[in-house]
Amino acid sequence: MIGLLLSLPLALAQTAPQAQAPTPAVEVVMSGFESDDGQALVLVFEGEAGFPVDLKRAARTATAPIQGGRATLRLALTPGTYALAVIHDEDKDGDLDTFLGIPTEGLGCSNNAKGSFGPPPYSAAKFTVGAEGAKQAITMVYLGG
Ligand SMILES: [Ca+2]
Repeated sequence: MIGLLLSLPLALAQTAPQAQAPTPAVEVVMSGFESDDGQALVLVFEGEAGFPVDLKRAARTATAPIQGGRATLRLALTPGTYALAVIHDEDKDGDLDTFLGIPTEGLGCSNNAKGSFGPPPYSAAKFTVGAEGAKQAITMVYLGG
């Protein structure tokens, strides 16, 4: 335990940002919104826990306005593997509305991954962000409501 504590400042120093290349950006282009109401709520996951709609387990969340059924967002993400979920948060309450477990707001996932009976698995939605960044085009899907 003491060894772990002592090694922590060193580990932090090694990962501290230096004067290097900027953090790569992931360009997220979302389309297929049924209306411009509310906002696009983007959830970033670094693993399958909570994917796709558990906001508390998301590594990060971000929002973007919807215009003409489309929304765009640039996310600065360090290189790694991620999955994105996009909620059409029509009532702007910051969460996915459901009725009897079925989403009443639109949902989209990176790679346009779809589940057969339920949400898509993380493995189908994950993608890699390299030093040059990445791009994801996501089409919204409306199941209920
Ligand atoms: Ca909502």
